[in-house]
Amino acid sequence: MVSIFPAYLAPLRESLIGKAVDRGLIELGVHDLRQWTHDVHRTVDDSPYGGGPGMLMRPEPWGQALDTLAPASGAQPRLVVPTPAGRPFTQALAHELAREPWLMFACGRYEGIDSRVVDDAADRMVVDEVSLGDYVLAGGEVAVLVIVEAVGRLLPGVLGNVASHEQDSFSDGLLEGPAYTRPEVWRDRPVPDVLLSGHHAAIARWRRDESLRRTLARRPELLSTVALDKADAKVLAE
Ligand code: 6GU
Repeated sequence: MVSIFPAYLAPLRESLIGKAVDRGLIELGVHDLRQWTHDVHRTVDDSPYGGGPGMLMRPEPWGQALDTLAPASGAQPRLVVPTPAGRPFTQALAHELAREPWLMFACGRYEGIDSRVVDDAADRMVVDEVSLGDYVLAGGEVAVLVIVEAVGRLLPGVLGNVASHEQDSFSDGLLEGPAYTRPEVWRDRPVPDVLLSGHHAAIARWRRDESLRRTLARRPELLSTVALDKADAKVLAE
């Protein structure tokens, strides 16, 4: 990943992803864009042609960064460029990126990167401009933390327990419902009886119902993408 704030990406050395890096499951390179500047002020930005507020990142340091880290003569990474103007980052895209042997991340700051950088890179590698959602961050670094964590946990061996992918929110297109651990009663709040029943089919049905109800309440648009049977329809009609 390339950024003018490489320290912003230090959290990738912590926790689940950090452990995967320590164990050699993920290789991580963090590079300061300013090493590819040549003026005394190590300038990376300039004002936009055509006017308008803010500053853009100049193309030359980015071009040199990409040429150095991914020489055109060799294998190419898939380039991910976080931007609020990108296509939505979803669990499906996380799975797609998890299949790639090499990802590169270009973190823009200011009002973004001169558009020719992506156009030029796209002549030799797959480029995805990706957005986390409909809000504006000050730069791509936090988005990279999000994307690397979402993709990294899908890689073989990174998560201890592989079955947990299959239970993720979104893996069945629905939000996950509530979950409980000990104690059985806490502050007068009991765990739902069915979860203590040992009746696996009833527990699965209850979880499905809770997922459906929560999805209807919070993300109703997701329901149109999910196959619903009669039992599902009945819960949603309540
Ligand atoms: Cl990926 N980058 C920036 N800078 N802002 C965003 C974003 C990404 N996604 C939502 N807002």
